[in-house]
Amino acid sequence: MKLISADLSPYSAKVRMQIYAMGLTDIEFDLPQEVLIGKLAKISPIGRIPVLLTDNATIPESEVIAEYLDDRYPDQALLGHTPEERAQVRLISRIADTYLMNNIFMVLSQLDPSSREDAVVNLLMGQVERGMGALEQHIGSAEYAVGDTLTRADCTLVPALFMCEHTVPLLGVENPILVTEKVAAYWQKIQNHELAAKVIAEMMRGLIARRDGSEKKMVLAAMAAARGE
Ligand SMILES: N[C@@H](CCC(=O)N[C@@H](CS)C(=O)NCC(=O)O)C(=O)O
Repeated sequence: MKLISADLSPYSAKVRMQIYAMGLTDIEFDLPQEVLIGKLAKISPIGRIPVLLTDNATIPESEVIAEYLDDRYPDQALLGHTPEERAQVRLISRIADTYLMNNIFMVLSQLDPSSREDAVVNLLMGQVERGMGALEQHIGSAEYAVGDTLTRADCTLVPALFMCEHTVPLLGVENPILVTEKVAAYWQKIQNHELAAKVIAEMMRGLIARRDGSEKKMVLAAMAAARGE
């Protein structure tokens, strides 16, 4: 199988962390030319990464991929044990995706101060803060987000909290983790977990490539190759 994925993409990082945690070794990571030149919709109509390519299916959407991997490898599934624990894992993952990540992604369109619309930033950051408040109520107080083992809740939260810490302040807005207690304590602890540290390092590599222009160079080279230059 192949996972179309990019270093900085939090939704991709979420699936990579799950793959590492499940110990799956038969999934190759790839960033094909179609992604770099904005033609991913040729492979997957939604046109967003991650996408999992199996022998006979093209599966987009990180949460759908996550469920597929748990279904395909039930012995290594990372969904918790009791129905309540599983509901809790799904809930935390949903809060991270829907209320944190989706709004952070949209608000990052406002990074340029010369064209920034404060009303848009306020609206979307209001939603992020609301999501963070809900997470604060639902997250566990121990080592992991739910229960006493690593679950898919951690795989979704680690990239989402990385984005809160490293991208939101670029808008001149305070990192929303700072006003929390349980989430802040969790974030501090989970970064020491070997697999969390691994995906954080991959995301950081992606962030550096974006900042130092090497990502742009890769995109320009892919565009030139696509034109046959
Ligand atoms: N709901 C999707 C979101 C995926 C997503 O937005 N991916 C970003 C990169 S992290 C992307 O491909 N953006 C390209 C675009 O919006 O055209 C998921 O969970 O996989």
